[in-house]
Amino acid sequence: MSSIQIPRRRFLALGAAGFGASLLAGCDRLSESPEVGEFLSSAEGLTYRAQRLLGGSHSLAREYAEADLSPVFKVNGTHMPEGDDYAELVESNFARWRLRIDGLVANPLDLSLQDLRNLPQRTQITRHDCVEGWSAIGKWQGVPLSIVLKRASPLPEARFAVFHCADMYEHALDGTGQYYESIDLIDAFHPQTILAHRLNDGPLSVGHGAPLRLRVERQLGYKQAKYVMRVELAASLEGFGRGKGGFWPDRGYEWYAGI
Ligand SMILES: Nc1nc2c(c(=O)[nH]1)N[C@H]1C(S)=C(S)[C@@H](COP(=O)(O)O)O[C@H]1N2
Ligand SMILES: [Mo]
Repeated sequence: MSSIQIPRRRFLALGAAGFGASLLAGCDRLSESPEVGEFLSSAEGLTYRAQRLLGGSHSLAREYAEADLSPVFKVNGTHMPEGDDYAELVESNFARWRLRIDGLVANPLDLSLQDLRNLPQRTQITRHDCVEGWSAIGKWQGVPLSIVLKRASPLPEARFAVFHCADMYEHALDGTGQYYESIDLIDAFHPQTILAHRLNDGPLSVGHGAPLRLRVERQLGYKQAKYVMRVELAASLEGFGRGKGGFWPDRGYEWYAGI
């Protein structure tokens, strides 16, 4: 980490001099909110700004060929959520599972797996990078999140999509052990952001997040929420977990985990 700290600070000084803020202001309405403005001027906001400035808000993560697929895609973090509720869902092959889309939307939705399969699909072969130092290339298929969100009609105040997961990752004393993640609406509407129900031409296994997990391809592994049960649109990340926008961000990792 220490090797990149000095150039980062220099870049931050450049950003403060004006070029970063003004360019970004032109490309998304998010930067107008005070909360996001504060974030953008922080050190972490630097990778977020840099990615959008240098790459453009809709630049694509690299996609690979079938020949590049990793022979094994490791299972990491939760291997199976605890509790009877999830076990029953597995037993019934997720027949009673529904994805809830709610929060700041005009039209909340409850979607079955079949509903999701009936929507337009996207397939992408991408590389997953975990902060623990391993990577794997996998082929994901699912519904672009943009398609689902458009059907739910986000309200103008919506700024973030929060993903609520089925796994209680840690029995934290303050009750914040539930796995969750969040992304801004730029990433939520990015063409490679999908709700994936297939990996490598088979249904998503329990280990990889069955029945549905997020793929947000320009960010690190821990953003790729598995066991997604509910997507809630929100104006702020306050009030979720410990307020930093994700299970790992609440524990010191960056919220915007750009690759
Ligand atoms: N719900 C949930 N999502 C999660 C995790 C988890 O433990 N629970 N682990 C994260 C981490 S750190 C990584 S690297 C990937 C691992 O996904 P995989 O098991 O499909 O390799 O999922 C991410 N999403
Ligand atoms: Mo990870």
